[in-house]
Amino acid sequence: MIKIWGRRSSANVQKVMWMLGELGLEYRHIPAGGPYGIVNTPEFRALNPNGLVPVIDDDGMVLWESNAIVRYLASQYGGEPFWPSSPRERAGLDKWMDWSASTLQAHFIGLFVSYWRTPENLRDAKKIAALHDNVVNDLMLLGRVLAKQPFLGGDAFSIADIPNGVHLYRFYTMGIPAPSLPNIETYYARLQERPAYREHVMISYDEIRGKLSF
Ligand SMILES: N[C@@H](CCC(=O)N[C@@H](CS)C(=O)NCC(=O)O)C(=O)O
Repeated sequence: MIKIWGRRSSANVQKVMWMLGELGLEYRHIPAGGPYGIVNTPEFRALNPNGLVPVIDDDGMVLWESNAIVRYLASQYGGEPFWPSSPRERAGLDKWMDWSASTLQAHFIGLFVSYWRTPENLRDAKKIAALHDNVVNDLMLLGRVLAKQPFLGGDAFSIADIPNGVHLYRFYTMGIPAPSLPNIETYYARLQERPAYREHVMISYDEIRGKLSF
């Protein structure tokens, strides 16, 4: 059975949990990181020298980096449409995963850390507003794509939606008023129809509120 280490309040862990849920795979979850510790033990560092979550062990195949894990699970257990056999179609999904890592997630994590994870008396309102603008610009770009198709890969839900969609729950719930983004709102509602999204992404992240220490 696949083992996964990580705290459920981590967006990177949630990507993997969501993927496991979409594929209906059995897993054993080991809380790690943040208040659960473990990540600095020699045993954990032997799994991931970065001391970060998520990490999986699939029958001896140890893997870290959330997007790489999502790709591995899709290719090993998913088949179409999670892992299209056509390299061109697959590249079209991969592109959105890399865009998420380099652009949307990079901006969103900056915002999330500056707002949610920073104690209120230490927050920098100007910095938060600028970071929020970056995220809104990214979502406007996504919205233009989603005006023409229901999911980022096209007609079907795919691995392209996981690293991008995971951030929408927090974007809409952490307490910063969002501007009207009708195509994103429709997309977010579409993601909420998925049981695995509700189970693994739409959950409390209160344990990391005001916590900058990990
Ligand atoms: N690029 C890595 C980033 C992993 C990462 O930064 N994980 C954070 C949680 S989101 C972590 O382990 N922080 C330390 C902790 O929670 O103790 C990935 O996508 O997996």
